Amino acid sequence: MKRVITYGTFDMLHYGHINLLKRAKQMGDYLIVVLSSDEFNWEAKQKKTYFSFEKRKQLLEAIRYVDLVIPENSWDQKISDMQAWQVDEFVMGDDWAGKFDYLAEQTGVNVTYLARTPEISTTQIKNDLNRK
Ligand code: C2G
Repeated sequence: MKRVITYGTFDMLHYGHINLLKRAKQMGDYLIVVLSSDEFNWEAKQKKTYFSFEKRKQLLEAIRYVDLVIPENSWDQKISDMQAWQVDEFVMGDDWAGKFDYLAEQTGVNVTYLARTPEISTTQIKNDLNRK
């Protein structure tokens, strides 16, 4: 079974996230989403999410492409995640291009950056709503 993994905040879930998850799942048989905890989002990414971790997890678990959702608590957990979950494919949007190549060198996983879906982001949604 080919295991795929991806990481993210996935706040205010939108079609850009779905496009990413769909393509990630197409690269294997089992998709693990490592979901940023509320604390990690604030401490590491200065992101205050609209939905809590539990709500974001519930939304992701309802998506047909997603097989498992686990928490992301640190930038440094990726290597151990690759090993613990016997990952074959690491997939991220290309806004992260190059940032995780070390995973291929250190764990042998295949690293792929997929094109982001244009014109949609959580920030864009918030800005558009504020303008209305
Ligand atoms: N994404 C996308 N197209 C968009 C918006 C997002 O393909 N229009 C992708 C991102 O490239 C990322 C995933 O959807 O691969 C989740 O996006 P975010 O929730 O913004 O994730 P981020 O905050 O970048 O967290 O350790 C890695 C981090 O946790 C990634």
